[in-house]
Amino acid sequence: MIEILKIIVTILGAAMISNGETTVNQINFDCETNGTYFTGESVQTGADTQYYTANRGTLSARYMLKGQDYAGDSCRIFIENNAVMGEPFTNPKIVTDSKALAFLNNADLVGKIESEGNKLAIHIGQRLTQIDREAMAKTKQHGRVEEYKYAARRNGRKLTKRAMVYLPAGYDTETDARYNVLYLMHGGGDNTTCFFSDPRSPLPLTEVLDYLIASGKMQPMIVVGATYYDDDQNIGENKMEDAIAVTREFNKELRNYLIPSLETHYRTHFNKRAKQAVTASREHRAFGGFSMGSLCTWYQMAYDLAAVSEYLPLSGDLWIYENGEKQSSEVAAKWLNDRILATNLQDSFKVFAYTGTEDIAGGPETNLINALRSLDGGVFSPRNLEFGVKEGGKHYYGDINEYLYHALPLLFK
Ligand code: FER
Repeated sequence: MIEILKIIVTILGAAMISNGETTVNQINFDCETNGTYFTGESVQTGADTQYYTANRGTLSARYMLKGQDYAGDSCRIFIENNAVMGEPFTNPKIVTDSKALAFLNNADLVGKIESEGNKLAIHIGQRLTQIDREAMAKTKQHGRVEEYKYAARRNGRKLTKRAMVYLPAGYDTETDARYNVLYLMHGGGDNTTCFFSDPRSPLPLTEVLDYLIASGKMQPMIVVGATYYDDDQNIGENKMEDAIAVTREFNKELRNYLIPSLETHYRTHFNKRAKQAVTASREHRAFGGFSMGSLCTWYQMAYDLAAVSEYLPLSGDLWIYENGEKQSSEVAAKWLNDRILATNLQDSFKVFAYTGTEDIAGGPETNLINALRSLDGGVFSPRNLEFGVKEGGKHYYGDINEYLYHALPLLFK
């Protein structure tokens, strides 16, 4: 879920009654929350009504909080949280008078209850968009993927590099149209085709893109499978070590070689005669990646925020080293935040970050996001950062492409 509220509940008392068939347990509680989206406490004592019969138990908690939303406005949030006992998730409904949180009034919400010491933690958030496979299978307009070669230079060496390029349906016929560009970076040891047609993925990105574009859920855009390797079909010896260095450096290749070449070859918003042509077209460019590609995405944000306006770090955190030692997520977060503060772009970028609970990067990326959100003078807020964690999501392209299914409609708004 994309967690919006984590509410800490203190039980005040319980009253029980039974008629032999039905038992009712009515629990009174107070609550408080101190989070990124909203900070506040209960207006008055809330009640959770639990019904038990021989083979079924349900609960319905109703309560109201008062406090402040992330825009700084005073507001109230009423919550009705319904659940069937034994099921892992609850069905919350929210009514709020907050403008900033108005999206919660109509959102597809999901909840989870956990005990935290002698208290309860109620997590409430938005569901990641559910995949509609039936509708996807009926898609009639298909884009195509082609190889694109470009010249680059690294450390004085001349390279001929490869990228795979998805061109949306209509690209060849609507010859006046110009397209936004999303660059996607693969994981360590992977290659430029992984997002589109990885044999490990039951959800090829080509099908996701075809469907989302044909149904009008996302804008038609050019999607580029790029690589930080010299030659992703013949990766060198020390794969992971190489990957750390080349993910850090890739931003230079993007600005100096890949964008000027690819974005003049295809119809994009890049105008090579414009002053600062790469920066001038940043609103039309997004960058994302999986795992080491997510690391590359965080580095892109840190080293060249001016080239790209929207970022999709998928299952990978930010690795910062000092004297060869990997630093904590707090240090990494502060380093990134300081670099962003040093630009004049702290109000003009967006991050859509996702991972899974069964993903090796799930813990590390969650820690990084929490650290970014907790910084004094931090630039990250619900205005520019969405973070979702899929229950059961694993470290592979199937789940990653589900995150893209959710996120692609949010790009370039
Ligand atoms: C992470 C966990 C794992 C991460 C990357 C990995 C950049 C990569 C693992 C691999 O390629 O084997 O948090 O962040």
